[in-house]
Amino acid sequence: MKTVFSPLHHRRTAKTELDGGILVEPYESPSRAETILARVMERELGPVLAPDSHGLDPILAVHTDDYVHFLEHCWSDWTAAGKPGEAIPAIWPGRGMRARIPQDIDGRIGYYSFSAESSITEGTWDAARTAADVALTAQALIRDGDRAAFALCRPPGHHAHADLFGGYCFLNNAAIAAQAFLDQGARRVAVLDIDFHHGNGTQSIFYGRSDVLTVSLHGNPDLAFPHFLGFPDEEGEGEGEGYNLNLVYPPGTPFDVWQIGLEEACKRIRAYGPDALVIALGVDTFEEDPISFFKLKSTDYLRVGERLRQLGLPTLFTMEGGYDVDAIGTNAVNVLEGFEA
Ligand code: SP5
Ligand code: ZN
Repeated sequence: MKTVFSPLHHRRTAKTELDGGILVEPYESPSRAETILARVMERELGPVLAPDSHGLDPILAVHTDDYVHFLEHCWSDWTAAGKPGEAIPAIWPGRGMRARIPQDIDGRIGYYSFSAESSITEGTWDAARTAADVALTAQALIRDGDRAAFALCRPPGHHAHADLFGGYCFLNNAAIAAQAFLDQGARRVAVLDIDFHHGNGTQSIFYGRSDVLTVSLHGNPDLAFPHFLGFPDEEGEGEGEGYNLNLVYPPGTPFDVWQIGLEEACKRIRAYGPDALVIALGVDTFEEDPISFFKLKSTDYLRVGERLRQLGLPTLFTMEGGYDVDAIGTNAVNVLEGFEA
């Protein structure tokens, strides 16, 4: 399978992540993408292609104009206001307050975020826009007949809503690609999110729609980020009623338990009968992941890929989380090799 990758992901290099009351070096580091790329080449998974530029239209098919404008200008507005550090929100429209868009950058960055760990930096917009191009270029390979493709996106995307960043995500690469399939003639698309964390952005974007089935397997949000979405009673609304599925697991979950959820997810996807499948591929389900609590082992990822292949669908993988950098290449590429086997 072909991989789409851009070294412009390095434009996303933050110095800070708010974690435990201090600013730490971000878990979501540039070395993540480089380690995965090295493993793709070592295993000779297939050709590595640079992304084509797709412009803003496919991004604006998923995200609001005002949010995209905010992301593009956040860093210059932040520095113009004389702030000494990276751009971090510190106030939000909480319950009982008004969700209007303030003029001041401190207000706007809170309006457009749901968490505070994803500091915005000078190159963040360039990297996020390039990651969307990576996803769209891989999507185009499938549209043009490839059975599968790997979008080595960085920064990741599945936490980003139509107008919210957070969880290291700014543009929802998986949702942008899913929408592109529809806009190019697909009738139905399924997005299966196997990152440790709930794909809150993807769920939210398609929650009222039946043309995209969203399924996510993740750590129980009662105990894990993003805490405020991702529970099993969220099944979609209106037209989308019945087209969202959340499968949640507790701390310590091993592969043989997680796999039961994967099986249920695959059965639901098969019943839906989509024209294309997008896999939001996070490997923070790994037993050594520093911020997560599942116990999958490296060899388990081969089984994951094998099961996904059995769906028999054109399949786009978009890279999401995974923070044990030493293992991220092996684990991510194991899913892809399992799929190809
Ligand atoms: C794409 C993705 O995987 N995003 C995950 C974002 C999680 N961000 C906040 C996690 C906070 C967990 N803190 C655990 C600290 C362990 N020292
Ligand atoms: Zn994650």
